[in-house]
Amino acid sequence: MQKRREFIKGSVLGAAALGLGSSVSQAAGGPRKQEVPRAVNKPLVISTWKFGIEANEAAWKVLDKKGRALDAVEQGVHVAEADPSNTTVGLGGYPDRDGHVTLDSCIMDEKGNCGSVAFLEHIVHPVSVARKVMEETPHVMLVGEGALQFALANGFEKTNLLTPKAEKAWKNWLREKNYEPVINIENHDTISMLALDSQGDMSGACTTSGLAFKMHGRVGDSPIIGAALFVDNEVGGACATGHGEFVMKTLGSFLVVELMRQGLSPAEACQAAVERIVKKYPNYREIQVGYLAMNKQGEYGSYAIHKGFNYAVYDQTGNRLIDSAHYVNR
Ligand code: SD4
Repeated sequence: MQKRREFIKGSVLGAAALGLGSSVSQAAGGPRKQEVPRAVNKPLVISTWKFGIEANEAAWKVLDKKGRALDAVEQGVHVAEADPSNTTVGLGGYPDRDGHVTLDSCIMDEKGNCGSVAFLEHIVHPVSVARKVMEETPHVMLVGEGALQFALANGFEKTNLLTPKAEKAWKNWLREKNYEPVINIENHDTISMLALDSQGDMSGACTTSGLAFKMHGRVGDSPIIGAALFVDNEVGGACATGHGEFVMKTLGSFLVVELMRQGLSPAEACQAAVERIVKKYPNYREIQVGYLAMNKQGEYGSYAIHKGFNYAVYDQTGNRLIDSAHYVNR
């Protein structure tokens, strides 16, 4: 396997172009059949940043009772969404440059279903609205006023998400009005989470208030399926944090999953997706992107442009924080 991975690492595009999937078999004359690898490390939940530890605890409560990964990721990211001290997710998130807290979120299940909301205001748990979009509409994505109407019609409460702390930070920012979206390389707070349940099924979720003081109407990668989140239950899942424009430009999470499909490990696939950004965008030193991935065997890994990205892992051996490998050595 290692040999194959090394070979593929050097010729990922070639392998992809040739369709050399590692787990595809074809019975003579029969339909193409995917051999689904047996999960060995399950249940398992991984999530971005230090506060992933607390979020994992909530997700683990579901997984430990043999619950569904989809419920685990929803319950897990709820913790960050409801935390007013967290300034880039849900309640307490920093507003856009006009003072509105606008939220982006998505969720994806083991059957390939997905739901998403973007530019949504006044709702503490956008991930649950995203789940309702997935489960109760024929659509994938609702945005802005329409997403809010849908949420209110489905019993979500309208809440003022702008906390005094966030309002104060915004008013300080207004003094200089620096419209450049500044991404703090050491400290992002978007939560992206992937879980593998006892049945061996995988789901993921992502939720954020996005870049602080962004332009009104700006939507990042976090609600875009394939950018900040992608799950293919036959292969694995990937998610992202960081400067969303670069994740969107390279459709990073989809890329990571497709590279795992070609035989790369989660860590190798994340590294290749970061290297794609580095290769294409000369200003990569000014931005931070971190990818996190797991495969069906319950292997996981990550890679970021800069030092400072970490993620939380909870499996049978406990809940812990891991520092990600990174590209730039400062
Ligand atoms: C965005 N990706 O809106 C989000 C921000 C983020 O850690 O992840 N910050 O671009």
